[in-house]
This record gives sequence, structure tokens and C-alpha cells, in this order.
Amino acid sequence: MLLRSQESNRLQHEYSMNRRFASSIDKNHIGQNLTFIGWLEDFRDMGKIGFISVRDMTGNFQGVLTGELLSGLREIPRQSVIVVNGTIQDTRAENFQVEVRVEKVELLSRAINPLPIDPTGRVKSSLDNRLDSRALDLRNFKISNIFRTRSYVLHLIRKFLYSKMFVEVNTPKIIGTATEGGADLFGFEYFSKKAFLAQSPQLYKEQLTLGLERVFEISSYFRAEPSHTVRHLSEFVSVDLEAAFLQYGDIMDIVQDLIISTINDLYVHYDKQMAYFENKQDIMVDKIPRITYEKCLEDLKSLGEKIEFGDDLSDPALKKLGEIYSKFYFIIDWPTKLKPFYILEHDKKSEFSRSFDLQYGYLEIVSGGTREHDSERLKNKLLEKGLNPKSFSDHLQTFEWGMPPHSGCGLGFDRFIMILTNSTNIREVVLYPRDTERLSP
Ligand code: AMO
Repeated sequence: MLLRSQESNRLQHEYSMNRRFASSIDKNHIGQNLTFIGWLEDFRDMGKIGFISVRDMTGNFQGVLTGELLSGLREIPRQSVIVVNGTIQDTRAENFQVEVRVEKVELLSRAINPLPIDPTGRVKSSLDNRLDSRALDLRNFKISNIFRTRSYVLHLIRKFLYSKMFVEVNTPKIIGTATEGGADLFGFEYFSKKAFLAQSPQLYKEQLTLGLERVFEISSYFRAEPSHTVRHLSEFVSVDLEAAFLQYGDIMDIVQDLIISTINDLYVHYDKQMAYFENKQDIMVDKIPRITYEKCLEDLKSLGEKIEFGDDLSDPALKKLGEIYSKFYFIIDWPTKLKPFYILEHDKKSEFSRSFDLQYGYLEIVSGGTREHDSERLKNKLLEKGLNPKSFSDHLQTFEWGMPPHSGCGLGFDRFIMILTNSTNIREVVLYPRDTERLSP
């Protein structure tokens, strides 16, 4: 029997309480009468008999129908929500252990036909079209798998950082002063004052070490960089750490353990989902090498890429380095002049800073270092970088309240997920990406 949506709404609550998930049925259920809810993904109509494939959040099941049910099914567009009731039986289908001999189908929510994209992925759509219909795009298992992995990795990162005695904090995203220098800030009117969207929690997380010692924050940040690359967005998620009494070497140890334990956990507890991404050999590591900026210049020279000391490593240079150091590697001790005002230099070699970036091939994942914790020296550094210490007075005063020496870093979470899910464009791993072109949906 096929019911219309209004009639079946009444029963929806009951169904959602008693429903079974596609992945939960096996040969032990043969003979049982069960109810499922899901999206009609496929319907093969052979005339006297028909096969449906229905997807829920756990996967697909196959249903077999005959008679009046078949003609009812012909009226239902693919990707509509249906309730299926039937008896579990053996199957000859290769991909399923059992199938459902359908006895009742109810239409809960009709999908339009045609849909803007084909969520099964059989008809290919461009990334732009997929992003325009992102909610529908997620009905593709491979794609929703990216976001399930993203969610699980957030959980792992939190678990890891709690185990290292970090406290999760939330700092303001509406701010009055630039944290990372002025150029790439989004500014706006804030009750007749000028305000900005936070580029990072840098100043707050440093201040918080004097009350909480070890803090972390996971949040979106905003950069008005007009970058058109596969690794930059205007809004991205960063995992920021800051810890009193630790040096940048200790922070690198923490980052290394975080990366390795996350990947290992994924391959132990999440291996089925990870198998989709086909990158295990690339990302499994047991140690992350630390290469100095100077050694990178030597390596690049031997590859015919000449970079002067003090110059940043350009994209082509990083691509070449990525050929030598193909997996994760740290680049440490960057020239002081390349790093922001809050990074501390080495005592005897002040042209080198106590800083690091974590790279994966050419992609920068993490940036961090030991911080300047002396307020006078910090003021001078602001001046050297052309910034006005007066705009930082709230921050500078905290340095007179017993500021501990401290170090920290920011991990680009979206980029980390790119690597874990073998994605080549950051937009693949962000639900609703924001870039110079894209402001909706
Ligand atoms: P940085 O500016 O290097 O450092 O940012 C830290 C990490 O965030 C990621 N990232 C981005 N991801 C996507 N789109 C962007 N536009 C983007 N910009 C940065 C990168 C980068 O390594 N306050 C310091 C961190 C610290 O020292 O604690 C900072 O923000 O993966």
C-alpha cells in the first residue's frame, strides 16, 4: 500500500522510534518484519518485479517489490524520503547479505525531479555546482564521510589536548585591534566604532596562559586575503594552543604526538571510513623530522632554486621541498624578520627566531613558536613592525601581571582534514566555504 505524505506524517514518530538502520540487518534477521526510513536512491523496474536501493545514514539496503507496490513506486521521484516495511529474506545480490521483501511503502517527503545535482555521483557535477547544493551533496556517502571524519577528528583533538592538561577556551571574534598585522582584516561598523573579525586568537590565548597555563581554542577565523588557491579561504578553522613554561620544541613534540595519535586512532577505530580515502601509506608516520630554514635553503640550492637568506619560501620552492620531504616535516628557526612581532628570537643569533611551521609536502599545516614575554621588548617589536603600541595597550598591560614564558601554535584544521581525507581542494572539506567569490549558500 502506498500512502501520501499527509497520511503518513501521523506515523512518522512511531517509525522513527522503531526504525532499523540499513547497516544493522544481516542473516540473523531473516524472517523478521522490520521498518526502515531513508532516501530512494535507485529503482530498477523489471516489469513484474522491481528492486529499490534505499539509503540512510549508515548505508544502503535493497528492497524487492511486486504487484501494486511497483506501480506506486513509479510515481516516486528518486531521492524522496520513504518508509519501507517488509520481511527480511536471503538475497542473490552481491553487495548485500540480505534484502527486504517490501510489504508497505509510504512517501514521507517528495524530492523534485530533476535535482540540481546527482547525489549518487553517477552524473558528475563540478565542485561549484556541488557547493551550490551542498546539503544535497552530502547525500553522497563519500562526501558525507569527509564530514564524519572531520567531526571525529575534532573529538580526537579535544581528547588528546585534555590528556595534556589543556583547557578549551572561547575568545571574542569581534575585536578592536588586529592580532596578526593589519592588512588582511575584515573591518565593519560596530555601534559607531570600528571593529574587525578576528584573524586568530593570538593575543587572547597568550594572555590566558597567565591564569590557565595551558589553553586551546577551536574556532573559525577570518582573513581578507584575496587569495585564489586551493588552500586558502576567507573563513577557516584553526586549532590554537598556548602553554606557559613550554618552549617551541615542546610544542613541536605536542603537535607531532597529536598528528601521529590522530592518524593511528583513525586507522584503528575508523578504518572502514578511512579506506575510502586511499592514503594510508602517505600519512602514517612515527616521527616528524625537524629541518632548519637554513638547511631548506641548501636543499633548494642543490635543486637549482636559489633563495636569499631572509626571503620567504615561495610556492615553487615549497613544491620542490615537498619532493624531498614528501610527508610531514617541520621547518624550524625561520629568519626573525619573516615572523610576527610576538615571536621570540634566539639569544645569540637574533636573526633566527624560535619558530616552526609544520609542512605536509608543500602545504603549511601549523605555524608556531616561543613568544616574547617581556613587555618592553614586545613594544619595540611592535614599533619595528610598524605597529602602534597604543593600539595594543590592553594586551601589553597583561605582560606586567606576571606573564609566564610561553609558546604555542595554530593548526589549520581544514588543511589537516584535506590531508587526512586525501582532498586536493580545501573547499571539498568545508561545508559552506567562503572565498573571494563565494558568499552563499
Ligand atoms: P598562521 O597565520 O600561519 O599563524 O595560521 C596558522 C595556520 O592556519 C592555517 N591558515 C589558513 N587556512 C586556510 N585559509 C587561510 N586563509 C589560512 N590562513 C592560515 C594554516 C596556518 O599554518 N597566530 C599564528 C599561530 C601561532 O603562532 O600560534 C597564526 O595565525 O594551516
